[in-house]
Amino acid sequence: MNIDVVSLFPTYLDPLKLSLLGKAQDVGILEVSVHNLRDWATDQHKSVDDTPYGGGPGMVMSPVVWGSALDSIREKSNHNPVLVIPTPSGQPFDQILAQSFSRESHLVFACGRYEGIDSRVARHYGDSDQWREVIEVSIGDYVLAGGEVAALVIIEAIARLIPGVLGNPQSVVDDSFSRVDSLIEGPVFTKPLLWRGLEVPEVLRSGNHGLIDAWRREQSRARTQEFRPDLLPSEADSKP
Ligand code: JD8
Repeated sequence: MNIDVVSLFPTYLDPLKLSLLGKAQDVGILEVSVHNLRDWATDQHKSVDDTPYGGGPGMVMSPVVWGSALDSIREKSNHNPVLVIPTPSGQPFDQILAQSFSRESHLVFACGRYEGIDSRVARHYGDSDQWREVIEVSIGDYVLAGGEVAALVIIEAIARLIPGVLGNPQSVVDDSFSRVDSLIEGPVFTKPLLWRGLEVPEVLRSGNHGLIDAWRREQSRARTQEFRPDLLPSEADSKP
């Protein structure tokens, strides 16, 4: 898979060189290129933003500069890439979207800053046939200062789904949110048996795998009930 990331702060994306993602690039499963948006600024001051029409605080990123950057990346691609634009007003990013992105051959991330990217950029490329898809996504209901951290989150979630990137494929199918019942995971334990007065639950040492599975299901259900009741099947679903 090919990934291009465009940002004003390319070093923000340095973590992509580490661990899982670094190894995937070493073995050629993944190729990540990070670009500095400022390379496409053309005026004396290399500016990439301007004041917002209609007034208001802050600055808006220029569609002219973004247009040059995205056109040049698009022209160099042999594929029909998907353009991903992180924004707090985007479609919620979830495991289903991660799975669908993980099957693409080329993704381009446009990371905004300030008050965001002039809205015509998403509109223009969405209306064009240059991209397989243009999608504005949000990683959650909190406010970040820019799209870089969102791109990191999305790329990590995608990369571990690419065959060969993760050591153990079973841990992919076992994940919370990809399991059919989609409950959150229960607690996990390792040695030692007793740590600072806390013991590993007896059932996990029983060797009775029927009992262990039932206990884990109940732990998942209880934690989901407490923290994510929205994920539990509704009352209506369980009635005849
Ligand atoms: C991209 C600029 C900051 C956006 C004023 C301060 C995603 N879940 C998420 N939260 N925040 C973002 C996000 C924030 C961004 C940009 C993504 C570009 N900002 C702005 C508009 C209002 N602030 C995000 N994905």
